[in-house]
Amino acid sequence: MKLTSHRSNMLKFKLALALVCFAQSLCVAQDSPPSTNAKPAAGSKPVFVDGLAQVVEAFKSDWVQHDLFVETEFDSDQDGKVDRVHVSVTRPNPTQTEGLKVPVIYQSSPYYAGMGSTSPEHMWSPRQNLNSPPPKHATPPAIPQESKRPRLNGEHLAEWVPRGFAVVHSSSPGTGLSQGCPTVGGPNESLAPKAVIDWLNGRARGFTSVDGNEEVKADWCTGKVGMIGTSYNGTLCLAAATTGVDGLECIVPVAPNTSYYHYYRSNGLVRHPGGYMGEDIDVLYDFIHSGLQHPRRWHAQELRPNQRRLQRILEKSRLHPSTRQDEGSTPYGPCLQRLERHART
Ligand SMILES: [Ca+2]
Repeated sequence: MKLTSHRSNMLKFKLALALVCFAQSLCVAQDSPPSTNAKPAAGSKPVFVDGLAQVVEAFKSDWVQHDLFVETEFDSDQDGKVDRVHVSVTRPNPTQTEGLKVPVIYQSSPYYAGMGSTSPEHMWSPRQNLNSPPPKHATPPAIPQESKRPRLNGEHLAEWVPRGFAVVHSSSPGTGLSQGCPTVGGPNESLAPKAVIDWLNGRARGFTSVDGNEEVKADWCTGKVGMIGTSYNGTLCLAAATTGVDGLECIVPVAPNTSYYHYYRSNGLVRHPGGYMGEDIDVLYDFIHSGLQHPRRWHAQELRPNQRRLQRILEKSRLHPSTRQDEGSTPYGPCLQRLERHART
């Protein structure tokens, strides 16, 4: 997205302001004592100056890093079992050795395991006459699975873990090693990050494997979570916040998409987002469909052509009571309300 200089500066200012609010809203974690018997040794506690988290020597190295699979509340691939999403955790070592509890910087994305083609031949050509069938476009090649771990955001790790935060990544349903079928903008894109935040607060189950029964607890977490992301990853911040899930204290959605209709259409006419001439939502589906190889054909042949039916099924997912909105209330959760208050002050 191209921005004018003024808009770019304003965006940087708002982002800087949001980041300060973001860190400050999680800082209350310093007052949360560990529930385990072990107590943090002197020197391995978070340090805050003027409300900002400082780099602590004990947090600069020897990080604990592990992957797990969090059980969601939906079955978007329709195999009769609730989907599990792939999660990666990086946290300061004292969370393992001294019972220290820390808040979480969380980012969810469909991009952690590779992306599809952006070549013009895989887009819809806009060069056609009115009332004529659209020219066909080539089927893009399948996305090769790159890694057994989500592609981690090194900047977030370097910035936040030394300051006493855990950094958590999760792959969107149907991408990477996460189970499920991708639904661009569908209910499972809201419910998947909600499940991860529920796990961080002890309300959902995590497992060491995608199909095993060995559980993993987030007993190192204060339960306070901030989400951050740009573009699609920022959209997922908004998606999670609309569930009103307890524990999501703040979000920093940078240049998010707030309406897929307006992203692709303008008063009924096609528009081309971000300079990708001929992109439409089905192109985006192919672009993010990096999930497990085996079920991809099932997704493409059975689920993708019946997205409306799948949407109805997902909307009946077992929603946690915290996700239900009271009639007449704002469609956004308390997290967004706090963000609005920050923006006004
Ligand atoms: Ca399933």
